[in-house]
Amino acid sequence: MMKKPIHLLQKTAFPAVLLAILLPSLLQAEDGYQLWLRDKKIDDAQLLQTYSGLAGEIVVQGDSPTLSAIREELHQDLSGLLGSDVALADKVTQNGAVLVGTPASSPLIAALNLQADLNTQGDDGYIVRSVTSNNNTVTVIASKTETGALYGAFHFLRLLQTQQDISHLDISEKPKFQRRLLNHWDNLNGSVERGYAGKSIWQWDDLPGKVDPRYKDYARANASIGINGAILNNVNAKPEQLDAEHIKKAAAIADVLRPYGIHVYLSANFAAPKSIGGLSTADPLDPAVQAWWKAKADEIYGLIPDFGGFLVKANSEGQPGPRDYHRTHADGANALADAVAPHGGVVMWRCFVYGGAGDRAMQAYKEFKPLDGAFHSNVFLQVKNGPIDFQPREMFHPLYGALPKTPIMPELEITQENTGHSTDLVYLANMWKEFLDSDTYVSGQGTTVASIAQGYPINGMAGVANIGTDRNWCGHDFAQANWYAFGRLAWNSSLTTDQIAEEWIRMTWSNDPKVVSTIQDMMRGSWEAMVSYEMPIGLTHIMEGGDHYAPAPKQFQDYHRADEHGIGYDRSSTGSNAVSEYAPEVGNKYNDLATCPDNLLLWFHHVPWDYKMKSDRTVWEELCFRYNDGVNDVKNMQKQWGDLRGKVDTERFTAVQKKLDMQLAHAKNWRDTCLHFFQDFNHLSYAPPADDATKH
Ligand code: GCV
Repeated sequence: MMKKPIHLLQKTAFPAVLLAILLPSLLQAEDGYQLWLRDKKIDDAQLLQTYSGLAGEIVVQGDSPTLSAIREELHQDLSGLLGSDVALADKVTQNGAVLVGTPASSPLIAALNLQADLNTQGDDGYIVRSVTSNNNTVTVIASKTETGALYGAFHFLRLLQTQQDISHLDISEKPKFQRRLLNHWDNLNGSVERGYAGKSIWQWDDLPGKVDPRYKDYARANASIGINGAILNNVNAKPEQLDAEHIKKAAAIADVLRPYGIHVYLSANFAAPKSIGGLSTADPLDPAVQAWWKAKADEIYGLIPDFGGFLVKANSEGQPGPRDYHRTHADGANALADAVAPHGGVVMWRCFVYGGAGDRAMQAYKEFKPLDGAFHSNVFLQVKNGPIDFQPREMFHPLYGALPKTPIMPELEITQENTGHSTDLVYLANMWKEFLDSDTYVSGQGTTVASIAQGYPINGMAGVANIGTDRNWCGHDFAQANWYAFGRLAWNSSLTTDQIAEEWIRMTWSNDPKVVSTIQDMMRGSWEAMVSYEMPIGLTHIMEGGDHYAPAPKQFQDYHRADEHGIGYDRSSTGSNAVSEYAPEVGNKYNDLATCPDNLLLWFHHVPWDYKMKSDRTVWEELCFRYNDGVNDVKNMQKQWGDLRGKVDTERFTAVQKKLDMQLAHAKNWRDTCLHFFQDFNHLSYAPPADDATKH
């Protein structure tokens, strides 16, 4: 990890006294590059002493790129945390050694007879255990695979970073999802679709000759949270991404990511056989097209032996697809799936389709439900959390539970396209958790989205990355928390969002209890705050059409359907009947006004302005209340953050403070634009508080 070059400070010709005043704060300056992998010396003297006794030697036997990565990571981070060089050894020589590896890589681990325990943890799982060996207390970090051992090493480091007791460890971990993937919407020209953190980190023009050192830090960060795959390019894919030149470039990235257990995948343009293959068609049932995909897969696997597979956006938002040839999505997906199958690859076929007649929220179900069972066994359907499009709050997608024979891979959006870009502090883990814990009732009570997605023979979860070339990777220092939380939830969807936040805060900011509790409180309420000031009580898709940041209720009348009588989209049995796409327990609950929860009321019902909510307020009063509440939440976050002045480093403190100011303006704009717009229909009174009304 890059540090501030201290020699620059030494050369500065400041008067000594000024230097003495400035030096501490300059040395403490942080720019967010290190993410949650900060290895700052632990400032609690007693803890430092205890840890030094328990992590005073690193023993990683054997030689391989992954074992070297483990050795390097532990050495760098432990030495940083403990403030002195931690010895590397090839056998245990002292009390408090940390022994890492697999039974195959390490004779010392093999001798501990852990095979039965390791087998239960699967390939990526691991154990971290305090044992006594030859009268020495040793922390053993072991797995069946070297990647699992790397994950275990990061877990151990997390314990120190978050200042946990490491004297009697007995930890067993294994992931809930097999594939934990980042979808990059990065383009070959360096731009990032819906990216708010600079340009793409992939320097296509420089590759394969020049490999940016940042790729390694990207790999480290991902491995530390268990992410094991990266789809390098945008689903709006350029065919050229699959030409020989770009495969070589992707292979150079794969070489850097491989030691960290990360597989490279590519988004494929369905028309590639035509546009770069010279064929007259891309019809998936045409033998020449099928042969082209097979040859392309062979070419890729020749250079990237652990290539993960293809992600495809077909017949969606102008992308080509099998329907151009009157073929089904299954015909299309299977052609590509057959090409990668001999190599162990998969195809992830997206279900993001809309534009037909009727309710947009119902279309994907109508197109894909009849195809259940028609896909080959190495095909995933990648389905967004909700049926509209990554909105602030959505009902869960009706395809969850509707495809028992076809693995669904949930797709979440980490980048904040509709949730405040890199301006707004919004901890998205709460939204994802609400989604994963949603009860579909398809096989009785408790059939949650997570249990469905994890129940297929092949399973995984994908998140659209929020990473770019900005020094702090994500644009907003708090957006890093969403990257972190995505990885942690993909690893273990049972973790609470508070637990994840606490880990992240301790590692990223500080272990000071006041800092931890304040930031945790800010994060806890931040998603609901954003829902309130953007699209409360089930409003959806009223953001400005281009960049999806500002409010545009006028442009999207069809989504909120406000008129002089009331507001909301009727998806009940008297409306579009979207409720019929859910299990009866769910459909009936949302269909009936008496049981429909307030937070999705306008998603499912068009109600009169004076309709009484469960909150006992009319819909109009509730909208006014929610919009103002959201604004007040941001003001409160500003105050809470202000209280941390001097408790976190100045550089990041100031950056976040500035963003919160912008967030407040953003929230007020949403409130005032939307309420005034709706007022034009209902002519009911609303006066924004005089102190903070935006001009209208
Ligand atoms: C990559 C939304 C976004 C698009 C995105 C699309 C998708 O419509 O606005 O930028 O395209 O979703 O998920 O394919």
